[in-house]
Amino acid sequence: MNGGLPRLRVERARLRVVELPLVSPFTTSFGTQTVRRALLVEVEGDGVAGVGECVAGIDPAYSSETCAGALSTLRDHILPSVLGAPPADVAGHARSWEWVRGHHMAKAATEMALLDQAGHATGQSVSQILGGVRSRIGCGVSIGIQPSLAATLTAIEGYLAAGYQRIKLKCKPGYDVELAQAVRQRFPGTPLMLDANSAYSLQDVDQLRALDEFDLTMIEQPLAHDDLIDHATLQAQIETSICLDESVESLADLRAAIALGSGRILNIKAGRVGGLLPAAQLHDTCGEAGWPVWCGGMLETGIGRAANLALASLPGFTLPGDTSASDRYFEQDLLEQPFELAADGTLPVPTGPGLGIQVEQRRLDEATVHLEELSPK
Ligand code: NPQ
Ligand code: MG
Repeated sequence: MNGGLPRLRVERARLRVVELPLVSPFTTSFGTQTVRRALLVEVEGDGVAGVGECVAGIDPAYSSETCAGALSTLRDHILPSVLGAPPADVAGHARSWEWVRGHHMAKAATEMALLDQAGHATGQSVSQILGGVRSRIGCGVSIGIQPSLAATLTAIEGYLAAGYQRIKLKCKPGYDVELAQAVRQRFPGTPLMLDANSAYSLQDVDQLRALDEFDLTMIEQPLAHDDLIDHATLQAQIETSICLDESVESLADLRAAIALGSGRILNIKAGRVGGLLPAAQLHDTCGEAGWPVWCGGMLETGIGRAANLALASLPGFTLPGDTSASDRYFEQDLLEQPFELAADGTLPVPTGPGLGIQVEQRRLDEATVHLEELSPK
């Protein structure tokens, strides 16, 4: 880790909701998104500013958190714990909101803003602060459920041509074996995985076992978000490695999953687990257990995308993640320099202070649909 972060004050905060249209609708087993509504947390203190992105969705479908719920939790509970508090380092500020149960995405957004602020104060990048070792990140792409198999094959072709290193396909009961078969036939050697977002139950074990013949690198979150025991039962009955996403919201969840054998791989998202510092802890625990990890994605704007790249620079992130380029989701990102995929399918880890990005103010103003200022009570 770092040689200690500075103690800073948070004298003002701003909560901002932005809306960015998606380049194409994104359909999962839980619904279709056509726009990304994101909640931004902006902090300022001791003359240094920071920004963080909350990845909660509009509806409580992927997780129980929502954008509107996070807004109220941040305004009424989390930010009042740090606004006007004595100077503290990021971990110290995070301890002041430990009393808030759950609301990991709201906490993670605040922590991201504080890490950006701390980095700006010292000149360190968030990657350096976290102990990153990589300067470029191998990227995969997550492809939503398409209107037809032909459309899926066309989409895959385009992303492979752009350089993406692995393909993840959203699936659901009835849109799985045929899908994997068709894609495998057309792209025999491509690293391929499926993500079910909890759409199956143990009743579907035959369908899930049928996927074993397609050489999938993993199947992500086949079963319920809170059922580690059923995931362990399933893992014992299929050859394909299970990767957990929704099931792991904390170190305690991860320890249980490892002890039970509920999977073999972890998708780490800082929002889901309450911040980048907790995410780094989960990464360490996975390393001790021999679980490879990769960095998930939540359709982040460039702000959250920069944080994902910093996280993915840690040594255990050995698999390509959902850290796609800005243009995978948005025609216009919020940044002066959108993240562009190199021909080898990598994105650079930002090296500038903090998140290492520059938000384009005009674009930010254009995208803003709600803004509120907070100061100490
Ligand atoms: C996953 N992400 O790994 C998620 C699912 C997801 C890139 O596949 C709004 C809020 C939109 C949450 C879209 C990817 C979302 C969302 C997808 C979560 O399971
Ligand atoms: Mg997932």
